[in-house]
Amino acid sequence: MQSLELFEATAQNQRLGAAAMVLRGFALPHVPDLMLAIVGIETASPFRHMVMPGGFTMSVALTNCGALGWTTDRRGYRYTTVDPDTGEPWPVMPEVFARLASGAAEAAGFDGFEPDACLVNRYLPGSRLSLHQDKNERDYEAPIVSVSLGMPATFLFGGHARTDPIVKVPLHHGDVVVWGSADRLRYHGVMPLRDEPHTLLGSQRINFTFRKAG
Ligand code: MD3
Ligand code: FE
Repeated sequence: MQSLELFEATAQNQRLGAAAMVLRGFALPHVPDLMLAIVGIETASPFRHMVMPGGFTMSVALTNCGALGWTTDRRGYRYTTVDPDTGEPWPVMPEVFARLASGAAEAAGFDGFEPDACLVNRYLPGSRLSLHQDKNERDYEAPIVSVSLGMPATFLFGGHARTDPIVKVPLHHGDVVVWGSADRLRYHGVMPLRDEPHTLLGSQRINFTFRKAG
């Protein structure tokens, strides 16, 4: 794992808030391992389009790994230990995921991050994620770590009220975002994905978000 010093010295890294950092290319050394791990996860728990409580079907397809997985249906959002589509526990969080998540958290100033949930989102051209807060986790002290692979996306970084001004942040293959404490409950989203095929992943973007949910 790259050292804290190296990342502080890297000009492309970007501070988004008091406790939110973009670590440019932090995941690049792990891309082959991450892609193999995703194949294992989606073989056990395939990507699916979930339905929101309002009846809207998400344009982003998702799956999970780790002890807890985030799901939604007509009845609401929640974390579960079992994949509702397979009736089996979510796939175990691969070692490469857990190490990357805690290493990135440490590089951004959060020591001892041990995620118990990893939500894996798959975007195709046109997929988007509307402005929301991540509020289903028990512990808001722990940060969230996100890893982007494949096609670039424009990330929307808002404030604590839905109508606060929004900063647009381009995220590329290998970028990692870490946010916690004062920035943990900010509104955020992803603009509709443009079709700019990636050399390794083609016309898709994969994003993992690591959380301490339980
Ligand atoms: C939140 N995923 O799964 S993660 C989600 O790219 C989610 O798939 C997005 O939001 C995705 O719930 C974005 C990156 C991110 C970065 C900074 C944030 C989320 C943030 C700052 C504050 C709150
Ligand atoms: Fe989110």
